[in-house]
Amino acid sequence: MKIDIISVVPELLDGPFSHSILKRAKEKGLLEVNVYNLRKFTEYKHGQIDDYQFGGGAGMVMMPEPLANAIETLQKDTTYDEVIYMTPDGERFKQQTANLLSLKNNILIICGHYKGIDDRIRQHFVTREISIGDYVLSGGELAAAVVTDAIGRLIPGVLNDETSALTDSFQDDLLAPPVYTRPADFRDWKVPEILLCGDPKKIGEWRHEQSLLRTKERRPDLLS
Ligand code: 6GU
Repeated sequence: MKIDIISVVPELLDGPFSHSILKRAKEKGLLEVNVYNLRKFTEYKHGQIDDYQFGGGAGMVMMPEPLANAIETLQKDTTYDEVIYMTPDGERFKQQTANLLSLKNNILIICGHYKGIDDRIRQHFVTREISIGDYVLSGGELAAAVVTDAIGRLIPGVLNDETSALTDSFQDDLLAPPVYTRPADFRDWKVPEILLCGDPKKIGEWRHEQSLLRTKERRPDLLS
């Protein structure tokens, strides 16, 4: 899978994909992430990419030409399955969306800044608008990193048995159960006995029960 990202602060995306699971995904050739600087696609002076909004009001808006130029330039080499705009007024990002996107071949992500992008770009190029939660970030980059991470780890072949996504929280609309490792007794705080019993069926039942309990307590909205 290839994920291309258009950003005005590409430096923000230098780190997130160079470690751990996403790093391995890239090394295995399963994931390619490219970050493009929007300012390279503007024909305005001084790399200008934003302007005052029509109708007045505080805050700049990202102009349509640099964005259209960037998108169309990238589209010459790649057919995108989705052109995603990261925006706080988008559809809330969920595991289900990550699952779906992890099966695509090519994704283009546009990171917004300031008051957002000219709406004509949303109408004519964007196929999906995503928000990662009900709060406002100063730009779409960190949100794009979140989405790329969530998708990237689900690409077939990226995770092994140890890191399997099947038992993640949310994968079945339940939170994950508590987990423990050695030592079985730490400061007289003991691991639940049942985890040491060696009976996979009993352990599976206990974990499911714990998942339900946790979900009831912390996220009752997931059960309804
Ligand atoms: Cl995708 N962008 C920004 N700027 N803020 C957000 C967001 C995205 N998702 C939640 N807050």
